[in-house]
Amino acid sequence: MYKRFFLKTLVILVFIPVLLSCGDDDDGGGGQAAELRDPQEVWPEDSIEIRDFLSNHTFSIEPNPINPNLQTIVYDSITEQNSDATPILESPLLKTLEVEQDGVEYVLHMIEIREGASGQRQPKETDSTLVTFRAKTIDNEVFNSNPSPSWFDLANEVRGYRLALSQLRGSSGFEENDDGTISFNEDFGFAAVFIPSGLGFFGTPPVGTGIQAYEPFIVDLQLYRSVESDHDQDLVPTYLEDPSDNGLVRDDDTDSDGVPNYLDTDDDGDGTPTSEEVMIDNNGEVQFPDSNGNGIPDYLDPEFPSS
Ligand SMILES: [Ca+2]
Ligand SMILES: [Ca+2]
Ligand SMILES: [Ca+2]
Ligand SMILES: [Ca+2]
Repeated sequence: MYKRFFLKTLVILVFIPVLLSCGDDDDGGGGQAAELRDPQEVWPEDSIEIRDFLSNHTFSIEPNPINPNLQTIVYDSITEQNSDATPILESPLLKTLEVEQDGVEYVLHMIEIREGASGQRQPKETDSTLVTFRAKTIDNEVFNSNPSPSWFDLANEVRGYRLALSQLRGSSGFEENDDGTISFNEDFGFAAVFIPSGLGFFGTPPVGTGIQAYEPFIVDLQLYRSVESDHDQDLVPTYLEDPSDNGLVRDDDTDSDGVPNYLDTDDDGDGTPTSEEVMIDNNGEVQFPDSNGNGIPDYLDPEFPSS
């Protein structure tokens, strides 16, 4: 069994803008407007709303009318008519991720229908990913979908979506068909994630999505491929351009020049490019020498090399 997509469509869609963008202001999607609420106050409300949904809904895997080869996840309310249905909360496919952000200990719920092909890499939160997805409000209304595989830069996406994709793996391969379509092996990653607003759009949801401020939302997603990103091509993969080690790359700017490290080719601003202050070992892994032994790697140390 394969999934069939038009290669021409695939190439064109590489250039479409991000669809679950967190915007330019904040890695967590929280915006910076002065009137925004406290994430610690919003999270308990979102948590209740998500758990209510998981308790009151069941799910099934059904054909997609847009693309007959691409199954979709359908959520149904549990009523008297289907009172014996299994709530999502009790599904053996439900898993949880714990992540700390903005002083909040979030719990992210996922239905992991299929992790993906063993041996395929799991993307980091800042990698490029070839995906299809369908996004819904917590009221079960579709507000966005991408039914043909497209490449998305995860560094620009909301945190909950990035975290979910980082749990999956791509497909083991694909075939090019005579008619110009490509067919992915049906072992790609397939999941749904329930994203609290603090890991989503928080107080500034995109116009036209139907998502209210401080509302959680749902994304059903499929991962076919992923590629490690090095946005500034300085030999340090983007996911490692995070000296604060908080999982967010937009808030690290070692030399305070306004350019975050992951986009800065001279991270410490000492005039020596980062690419000349790191090393690639025989395994192709980046290494970070500390030549003057002061505990700060050369590429983040403006004191080395000394002028
Ligand atoms: Ca880099
Ligand atoms: Ca900088
Ligand atoms: Ca850099
Ligand atoms: Ca340096």
